[in-house]
Amino acid sequence: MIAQIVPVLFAFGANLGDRGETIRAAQCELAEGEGIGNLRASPLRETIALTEHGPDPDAPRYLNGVAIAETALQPHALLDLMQSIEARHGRVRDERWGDRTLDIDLILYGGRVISDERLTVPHPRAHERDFVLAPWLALEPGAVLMGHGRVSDLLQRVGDTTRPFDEAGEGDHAEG
Ligand code: PH2
Ligand code: MG
Ligand code: MG
Repeated sequence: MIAQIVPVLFAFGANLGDRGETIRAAQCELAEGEGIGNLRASPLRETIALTEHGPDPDAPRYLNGVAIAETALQPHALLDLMQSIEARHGRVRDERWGDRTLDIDLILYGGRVISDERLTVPHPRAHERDFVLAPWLALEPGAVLMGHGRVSDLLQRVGDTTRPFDEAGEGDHAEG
């Protein structure tokens, strides 16, 4: 059987360690993965940590970004690859709201709706997260999130608290 090529959207987040280096390395590893092609990554943005109690300005800030790609992998094989890359970058704890060296989430897998114990796609909270919407809008100004409408409208609705991040300036510090 010839594998289907499916467009996918990944989101990346890190708030511990060398955040920008880690996310860019993970994106390269994904791009080089078997069954993944044409990966294009957004600029990274610096964002306030969202916790179970809401935004926490005192928690280590995140860098967030997204990437689009095409894949011949089935969703769970893709998830296995994402999790192996997370593990390689020292992702250990899996507290839902905990600090992390690297988080890779699958936001969209083509037009598929997937809901099982390992995967929920489209990502159930992407439409209300500025740290997903803002970098996505920068990468694809006309993007539409299935079930929710235009990314530009969604970002306007939730409000954009994210800030640009200067990677070339090695600006990996919090003041600004
Ligand atoms: N990810 C979380 C929890 N909180 N906050 C920000 N700013 N960015 C994230 O990527 C993030 C978060 C759980 O995955
Ligand atoms: Mg996440
Ligand atoms: Mg995750």
